[in-house]
Amino acid sequence: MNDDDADVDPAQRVIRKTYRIAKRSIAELVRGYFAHNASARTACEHLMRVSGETMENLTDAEYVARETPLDHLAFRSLGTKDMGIDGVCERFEACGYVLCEESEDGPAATYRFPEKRVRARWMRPPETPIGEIALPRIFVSELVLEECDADLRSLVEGVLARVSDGKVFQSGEYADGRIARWQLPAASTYAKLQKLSEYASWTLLHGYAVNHIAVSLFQLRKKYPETPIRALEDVDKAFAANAALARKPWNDRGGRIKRSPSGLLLQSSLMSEPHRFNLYKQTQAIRNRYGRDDEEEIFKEYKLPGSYIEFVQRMPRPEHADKAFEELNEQDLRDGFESSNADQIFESTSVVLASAQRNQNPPIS
Ligand code: OOG
Ligand code: NI
Repeated sequence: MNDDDADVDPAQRVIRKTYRIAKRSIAELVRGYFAHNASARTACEHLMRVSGETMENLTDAEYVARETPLDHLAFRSLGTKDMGIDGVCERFEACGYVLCEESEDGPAATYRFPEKRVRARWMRPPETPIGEIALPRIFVSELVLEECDADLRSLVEGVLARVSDGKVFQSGEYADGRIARWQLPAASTYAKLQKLSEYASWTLLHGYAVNHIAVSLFQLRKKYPETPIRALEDVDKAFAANAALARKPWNDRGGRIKRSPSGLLLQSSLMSEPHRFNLYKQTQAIRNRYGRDDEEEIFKEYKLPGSYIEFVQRMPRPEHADKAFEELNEQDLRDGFESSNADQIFESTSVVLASAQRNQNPPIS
């Protein structure tokens, strides 16, 4: 028990303990994500700086990973054996997260993306202790293998056949930014996969690495009441004024700001950062040191879509519309996700969209 627990009632003490464990675990994931997504860290620092955070805190990577106000973290997976949504959720159940179930008047529990052959679920974070900011939700999607065409399915299953032992998540694996239980696909397999499913090709490269973090504008304002960042348009303006961020391409699919039909959930995202991968290209005949012919494997480095960053603005539900900002809590806001927004946000890792936006050819063809 910490000193700061001494004056709280037992129920709050349990809430605080669960919160602290979950917060530490999320911060570890965000730290790993930042290590491979430098511009996402720059974006978070910039939003916190213009909101009034001190430079001293912002130069501390641990602080930024722990204190950036987040709406959600997202993961992708492959719907087979224990590798899909259930496998990912197990890891978060262990720290107090709860899978959202279907209810009459609540937000949807499952989201479907039939064209992508993908479905998604989400988890609610453990309760927020008094005086703290809410923890992020977890958004988890999976490729629905039984809905995939035979050619895509056999490519995915071919890569998954080379699974190494171990659990979906293993500690320390974020070190190399890639958390897959299988060997990386060969360049030719990746090229075929990428044409059939951008979702499958991303997931087979990155495994269970954080796909994106989403900054919560509501929690940002709770933490820094004086922040000028109140709407998604303010994020655009803040980035446009920063040399490092002004050049970052936004996901413009269907317009920069994605709005749910009710207008209460607004989302925007930057296109993913390129991530370097060495993929097996071909073998080459070489003369070995015994003077005999041998085969050498040639790997080539490719810059392929990595992770990205999203920004979320949730409005109060109609019954809380008249409340002043100071009285509002996360529970008063539009909850969950929105399929039509999500469908376009997924495209933040799309090679096709990135090349269309840049007017260039895809990196592997
Ligand atoms: C998830 C895209 C959807 C949201 O907030 O609706 C999403 C992904 O790219 O894996 O993040
Ligand atoms: Ni998201």
